Amino acid sequence: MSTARQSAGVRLTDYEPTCADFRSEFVAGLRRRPRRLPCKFFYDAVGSELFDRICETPEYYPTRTELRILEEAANELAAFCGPRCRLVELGSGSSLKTRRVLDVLADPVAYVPIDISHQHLWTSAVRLSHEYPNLELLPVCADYGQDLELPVSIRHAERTVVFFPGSTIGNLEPLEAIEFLQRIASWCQPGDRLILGVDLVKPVEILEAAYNDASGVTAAFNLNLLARANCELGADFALEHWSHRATYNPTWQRIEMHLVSASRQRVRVGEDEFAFADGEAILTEYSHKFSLRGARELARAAGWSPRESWTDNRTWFGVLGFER
Ligand code: AVI
Repeated sequence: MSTARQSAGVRLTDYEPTCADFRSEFVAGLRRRPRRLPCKFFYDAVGSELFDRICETPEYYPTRTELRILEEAANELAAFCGPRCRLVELGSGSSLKTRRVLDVLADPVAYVPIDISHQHLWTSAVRLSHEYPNLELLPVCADYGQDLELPVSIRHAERTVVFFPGSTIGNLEPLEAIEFLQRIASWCQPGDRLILGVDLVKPVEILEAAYNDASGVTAAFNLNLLARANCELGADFALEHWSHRATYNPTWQRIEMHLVSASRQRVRVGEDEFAFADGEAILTEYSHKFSLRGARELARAAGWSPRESWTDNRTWFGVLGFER
């Protein structure tokens, strides 16, 4: 069930996961072997801020590379989207990249940012409503992996354009990614568009540096998952007994991010207790890397026809345009 929150020009639909959802998925993840926690829970208010800071680290190239591609392809993107569209963005965060798209669109009807972090979403939407007073803002707070209904705009939209930047698709495993792109296709009509950002395969040193920044922001982002469990689930993780690890797996073409226990220890999560061996790792995130061809095939398998692609001069990141 959704609820609504409203302020001048902004109507938020709320499917925010509850604390009970967090608890049950967290505990189930710790009971699995090997242990694995869902990366969507990184994004509480603190985690969302930390993610914004990751994007500014010198090592994390995806954000600035994608922004540059969007800037350089602005006119082609506008033509690809067409006039009077409804722009839906998945994992909108601070909507930083959206401005590059909104600024070039012809008379966009509505912007529907979808994000799991309620406060971050609300603050960004209110800020955008001042910057784009003629645009209807319809934020949706949700885990977009779950079923949800998209809000309908007051003005008629000629077309829906789904914007899924940042290579967040890479946080899913390939079969999950196809199912997810199928679900997005089911929100759309023939002729609607998908703009998908994908991080491309590149030398391992560059990839591993991006997930092990020297200033330790990615480590703090990873560890914040345990801090969040302490705060919201009554867990007692001693953060100094855990460390961050991110390595590239060339077989699966993905960064694998873990939290590693620095000693033999027992941890309580509310009523439950878990024993960890010294060196035991909890998987917290996969970040798959793609070839342009592989990304096209993935989306094609989900019912999207490849139409456009844009990349940077080092071919480090790709922005692909598809039609439903
Ligand atoms: C959101 N997602 C695409 C980021 C990534 O690169 O996989 C999350 C991230 N994790 C560590 N750094 C960034």
